[in-house]
Amino acid sequence: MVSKIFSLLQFFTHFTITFASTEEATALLKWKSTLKNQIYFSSSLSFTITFASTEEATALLKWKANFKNQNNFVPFLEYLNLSMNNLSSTIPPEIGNLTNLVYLDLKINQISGTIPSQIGSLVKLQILCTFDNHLNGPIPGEIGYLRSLTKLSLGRNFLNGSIPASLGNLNNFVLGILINLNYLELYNNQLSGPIPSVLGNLKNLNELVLLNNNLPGPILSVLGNLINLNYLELYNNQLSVPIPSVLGNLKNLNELVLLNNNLYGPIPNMLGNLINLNYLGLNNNQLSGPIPSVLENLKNLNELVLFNNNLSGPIPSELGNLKNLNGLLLHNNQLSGPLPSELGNLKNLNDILNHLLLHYNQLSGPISSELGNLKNFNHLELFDNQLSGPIPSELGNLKNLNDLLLSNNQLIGSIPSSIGNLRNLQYLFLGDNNLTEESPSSFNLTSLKFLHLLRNNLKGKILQCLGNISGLQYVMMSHNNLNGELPSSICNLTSLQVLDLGRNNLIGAIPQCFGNMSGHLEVLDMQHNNLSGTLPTTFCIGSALGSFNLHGNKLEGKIPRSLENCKRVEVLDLGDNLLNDTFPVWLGTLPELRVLSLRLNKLHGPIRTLGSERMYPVLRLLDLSSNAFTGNLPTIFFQHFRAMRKIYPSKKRRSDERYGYYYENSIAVVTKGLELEVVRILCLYTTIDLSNNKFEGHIPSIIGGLIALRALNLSHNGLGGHIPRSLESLSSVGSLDLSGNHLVGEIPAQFISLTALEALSLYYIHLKGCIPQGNQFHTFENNSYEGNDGLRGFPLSKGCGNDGHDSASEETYTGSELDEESNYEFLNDFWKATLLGYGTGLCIVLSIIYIS
Ligand SMILES: *[C@@H]1O[C@H](CO)[C@@H](O)[C@H](O)[C@H]1NC(C)=O
Ligand SMILES: *[C@@H]1O[C@H](CO)[C@@H](O)[C@H](O)[C@H]1NC(C)=O
Ligand SMILES: *[C@@H]1O[C@H](CO)[C@@H](O)[C@H](O)[C@H]1NC(C)=O
Ligand SMILES: *[C@@H]1O[C@H](CO)[C@@H](O)[C@H](O)[C@H]1NC(C)=O
Ligand SMILES: *[C@@H]1O[C@H](CO)[C@@H](O)[C@H](O)[C@H]1NC(C)=O
Ligand SMILES: *[C@@H]1O[C@H](CO)[C@@H](O)[C@H](O)[C@H]1NC(C)=O
Ligand SMILES: *[C@@H]1O[C@H](CO)[C@@H](O)[C@H](O)[C@H]1NC(C)=O
Ligand SMILES: *[C@@H]1O[C@H](CO)[C@@H](O)[C@H](O)[C@H]1NC(C)=O
Ligand SMILES: *[C@@H]1O[C@H](CO)[C@@H](O)[C@H](O)[C@H]1NC(C)=O
Ligand SMILES: *[C@@H]1O[C@H](CO)[C@@H](O)[C@H](O)[C@H]1NC(C)=O
Ligand SMILES: *[C@@H]1O[C@H](CO)[C@@H](O)[C@H](O)[C@H]1NC(C)=O
Ligand SMILES: CC(=O)N[C@H]1CO[C@H](CO)[C@@H](O)[C@@H]1O
Repeated sequence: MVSKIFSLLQFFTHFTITFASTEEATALLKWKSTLKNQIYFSSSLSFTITFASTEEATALLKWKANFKNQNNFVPFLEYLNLSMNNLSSTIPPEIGNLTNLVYLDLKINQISGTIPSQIGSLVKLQILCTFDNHLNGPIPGEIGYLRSLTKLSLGRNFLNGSIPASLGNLNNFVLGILINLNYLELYNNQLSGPIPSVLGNLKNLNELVLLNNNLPGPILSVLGNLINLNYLELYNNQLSVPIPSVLGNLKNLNELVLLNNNLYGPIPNMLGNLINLNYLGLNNNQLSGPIPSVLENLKNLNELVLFNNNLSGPIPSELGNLKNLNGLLLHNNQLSGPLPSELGNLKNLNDILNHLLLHYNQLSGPISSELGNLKNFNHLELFDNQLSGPIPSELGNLKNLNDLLLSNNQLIGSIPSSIGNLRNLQYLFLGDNNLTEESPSSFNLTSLKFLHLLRNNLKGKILQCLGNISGLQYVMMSHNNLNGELPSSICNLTSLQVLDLGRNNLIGAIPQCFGNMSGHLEVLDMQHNNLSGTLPTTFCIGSALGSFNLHGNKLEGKIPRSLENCKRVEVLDLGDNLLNDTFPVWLGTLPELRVLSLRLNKLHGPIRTLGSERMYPVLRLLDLSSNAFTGNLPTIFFQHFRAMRKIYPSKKRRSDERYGYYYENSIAVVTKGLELEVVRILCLYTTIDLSNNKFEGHIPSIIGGLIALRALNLSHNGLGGHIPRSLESLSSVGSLDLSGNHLVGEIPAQFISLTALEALSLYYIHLKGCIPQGNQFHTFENNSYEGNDGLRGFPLSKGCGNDGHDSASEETYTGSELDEESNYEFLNDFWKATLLGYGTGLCIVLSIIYIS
């Protein structure tokens, strides 16, 4: 074996080398033969041999070895560095034969398998590094024999099991010198089990990095003994204990990072002793109580990161003394009280504070104008608090501001015109306040991408200022008092994806060029304004439009055929306008159309459709009510509605975790003459409303196949004949309204199986016979049946022989089970509202994700 290596090396290197022992040679050779790629044997010493192996002809093997005894050419392998070689072998147990190794560096390879216990034989080892490989299994307890170890780095593997207590032995006297582990790094593994208390023996430890494991608590207070620690990183574990005060002993600590655990209880005042701390990261725990004002002692602190906890009380004004602070991240707590103006002091020395994140708290009082001093601010995020007063115009001094997020507070007054000069601003969120005044007359916000001004009382001509902001992607300004006409300069915004101007007082015609924007625009919502004229006819081929809502305007004329180009449209709501047209047959060809409302217009003539299989493939909500449609309800029309024949499981909505702002399609409900807007609701609501038209003929029994229907309203037409028995299959139907027709015959007895039914309206038709008894039929009152003189039975006074409560069936009534995460109360109202004629429902939710 020795001679084989010898000749190999000789052939390629012209060096003559013998190994001290066959074991050493075998160990090396055996391992080498498993290595698939080029490897480097390196050392701190200067001797390099390069050779290629015969088996893997192209692979290159570099070997730097340290020869203690160069005269004899005896390799006394002390330094083995195979790092960054893409090795995919395992570590052979023969590694234990290299008993002179001082360091073994295998980092950044693809080495798999377990760490062999034989590694415990390498008693001279000072550095063991297997960082970033695919090792699995436990950390061998034999590592505790490596008394010379100063650095143990096993991070980024798949090691599991618990941390061996034997690691606590890694402090020892060697030749009268205290050799002690000073670097212990086990992060990004799958270690579980408690942190052994003996780690408290490792008094010379500088870095303890155990993050990203599954370590449970407790963080033993013994860690307070590790007074030489510079870095203590235990984040991303499952530590569920209070933070021990003794951590305040670790005066040399530069970084204390305990984020993403289940730590609870207060932040100990003792942490104020950690005067060398640069970074304190305690976010994503369940810490409670106040932020200790003694943290002002941490004069070297760059980042104070306490977000996502349950901290309460005020923000200590003393934090204004942290002159080296770069970021203060306290968001998503229960902090209250004012925003300390002292934070404005943070400019005085280094002027480096560049992010202040205090959103999702309960801060109140004004935004101090002193914040305008912090010239390097990039991120100022104060949304979701109770801040009041005006937006200080001094914020216009923050020339480097990237995002200014002040939405959902109680701010009043105008948007200061100085804000219009923030040329680096990309995100301006001022929505959900009470900003009332005129908006600035010019917006020089040349970098702006996202403008969120929803739900204020803004007046004025802000829209006229947007035409030059070529990067604008989202304009969300619904629920304001914007007036004037839609400027055609908006059409120059070729990056625009969402234009939400609903519920304002916009007047005039929609510029034709708006149709051309459909190439990039995904949401165009101008519902509930006072727009007049005709719809644009220029919707282009390749339209990106997903949601198009012009509900509640005064638009007239025809429904433009160019809408046929909007192949991605999911929601089309043209309800409550003055459109005068026949039924747009071609809308059925839109492959993504889920919601179609044309209610309350002047549409007329019969409903027609095409024989094609591909009509209305995903339609879930159809509202044609309050028009002047005539003729029969064609069976073939209902045959198309495939999506209504299947009950879909509920889906979780996407929502933006960081900001919680998204464009949501909204649903308008008219109940008792009061129009409510309800958002965040009913993604999968399936309804048909054909009420208040002039339909005649029979109710097609095919409707009974649309089993996903939640509401069916055919009221106030001229429909005759019997109620089809097939309707008993509508097991999800909560609201059924057939009133105001000319129906005859009886209520099908099978209707008692409609257990989801909460609202039934059959008044003023011409039914007779007995009202079915049992289940939810007990809950309907007289007025469900009013005007049907021939009906008998509970709740009517005319008896039907065996009426009254049937207690047996009442017991079996379990009520309706709804699969959606939704507002049940609303559902109730909704069903009631459908009896009175409701608005339209929309069911897609488009999240707008902020990516910083
Ligand atoms: C091993 O070699 C790599 C690359 O040459 C080097 O970065 C690393 O510091 C070496 N390891 C040790 C323990 O010296
Ligand atoms: C690492 O080795 C794998 C096969 O083991 C190979 O697919 C990959 O390309 C190699 N990567 C590099 C950077 O050489
Ligand atoms: C460690 O992982 C291995 C697979 O890699 C598994 O067989 C073993 O059960 C795991 N042990 C523990 C303690 O999780
Ligand atoms: C948060 O703290 C408040 C008191 O400040 C307490 O009532 C509440 O239960 C805490 N919540 C959690 C999740 O710990
Ligand atoms: C908005 O401000 C006006 C006065 O400017 C006030 O009358 C109104 O109550 C405020 N609305 C809210 C919701 O705070
Ligand atoms: C916008 O910039 C122009 C010059 O580029 C300037 O004249 C105007 O005053 C600025 N508008 C505001 C509101 O500052
Ligand atoms: C847009 O920019 C041009 C020139 O840059 C300027 O003349 C015009 O007033 C600007 N329009 C608005 C609305 O700011
Ligand atoms: C759109 O931009 C062009 C130049 O890019 C300009 O000439 C035109 O006036 C702008 N249109 C509107 C309506 O502002
Ligand atoms: C809009 O598109 C139509 C064709 O679809 C084109 O004729 C017209 O010039 C476009 N208008 C604008 C303002 O781009
Ligand atoms: C709508 O606009 C018309 C003029 O186009 C105006 O007479 C009417 O008062 C406006 N209605 C509302 C509610 O603003
Ligand atoms: C619809 O338009 C036609 C002309 O195209 C007109 O005769 C009719 O009166 C209009 N209907 C309504 C209800 O306005
Ligand atoms: C001399 C010596 O320690 N040899 C060992 C080399 O490694 C193998 C595998 O662990 C052992 O079996 C030998 O005893």
